[in-house]
Order: sequence, then C-alpha cells, then structure tokens
Amino acid sequence: MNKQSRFPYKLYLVLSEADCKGRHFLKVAEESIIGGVDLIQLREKNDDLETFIRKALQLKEITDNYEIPLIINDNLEIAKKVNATGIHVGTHDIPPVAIRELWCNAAYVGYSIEHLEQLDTEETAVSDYLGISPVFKTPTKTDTITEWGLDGIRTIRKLTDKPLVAIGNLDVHNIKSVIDAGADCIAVVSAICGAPNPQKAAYQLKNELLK
Ligand code: TZP
Ligand code: MG
Repeated sequence: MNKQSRFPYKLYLVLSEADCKGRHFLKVAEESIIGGVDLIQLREKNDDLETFIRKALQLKEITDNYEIPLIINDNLEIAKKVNATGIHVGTHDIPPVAIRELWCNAAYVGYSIEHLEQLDTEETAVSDYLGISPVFKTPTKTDTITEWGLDGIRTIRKLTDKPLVAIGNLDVHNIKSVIDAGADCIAVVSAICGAPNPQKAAYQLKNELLK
C-alpha cells in the first residue's frame, strides 16, 4: 500500500469553538467541508469531559453526513466513546503504542513530532501519519518547541515514508511551498476558523493544494 492510499487527504481542519471567533463551530465545520476540507480534528483544551463529548457527538453527525473522518485530539476516552475515526496525540500525550493496544478500531492515529529522534521509535512506527508541528511559529499555539520550517520538512521527508501533515501558520500563500517540501497534507486553524468566510477560505486552500 502506498502512502497516498493510507492517507488520501489534503486539507485538514483543526477545530475548536474558541478559535471560531463567535461563530458556531458546527457551522464553521460544515461550511469548511463544503469548501473542500477532507478531515476534521476536534481540539478542545479547556472543556470538561461532558462538554467535549457533546461537541464531539454533534460534530460527528456532520462528518458522518459528509463521510469524512473525525479525529479527536488527545483524549482516547472521548475518541472511543463517540466512535471517532481516529485520534491525534503529541509527544507528551498517551503514546501511540498504548493507543493501539487500547483502541484496536482506531483507523487513524496521528502523532506530532518535535525531534528527529522520534522518527526512529515504535511510537512513529505504529502511527498512521506524523504531524510536523509547527512548520512556522504561530500565535494559535505558543507552547511549541521546534519550528521545523521548510528545511525541516525536507529532512523528515528523506527519513520516513509516513504521511506528513504540516501545521503551524499555514495559509493560502505558503501551503504550496510546504507541499513542495514534502508534506502530504496541510492542517490549519486560523486560515479557516478565522476567515470571514470559512467555505471560501477552504475552497481557496484546497484549490491551491490541487494545483
Ligand atoms: N499544533 C501545532 S501548531 C498548531 C497546532 C494545533 C496551531 C496551528 O494553528 P494556525 O492558526 O493554523 O497557525
Ligand atoms: Mg496534545
């Protein structure tokens, strides 16, 4: 199986209610899917369990309707409970090896990497895609360690066949260079959630990726 058939997605929306700037996150989600988003991750850092589950179930109705994957950030309990398509974790979250043991139905386990040494680990080996996080410094997430840049993507591309999902200050002006550097998929928050028209923003991003 080649990497495209394992992860055939180009445009990934990382969604949280707070980042939607007062608009309803479900409306942003639906509009972005119509515009061209291929999969959505729900990333809620401050919700209590009950709220996160309620939002995840609401979002799942939409992603199911449009037959796109729903990925849950960090929380395995919620991912399993809402029967999400997969989970995305970082270096300090539940490790992918443990996820595989505890959730055999996960279609996608995404793993963000901060150091090149992580490429040569069991955690990377059992992951379905790697998050290159962040490519560029971003005000949306400030507790990051490595700013990979385009050179970082090129280096990682040479070292692994895993699908690479790039994230961090990506927009319609820089995503082509990120794909050219070796990323398979682009993940964004602000470029869609912060846009005046999320559907149009998603359409323009997707169009740029398909060029
Ligand atoms: N992980 C690394 S950077 C980031 C996350 C969740 C936030 C990206 O947000 P934006 O607004 O697309 O720069
Ligand atoms: Mg995390």
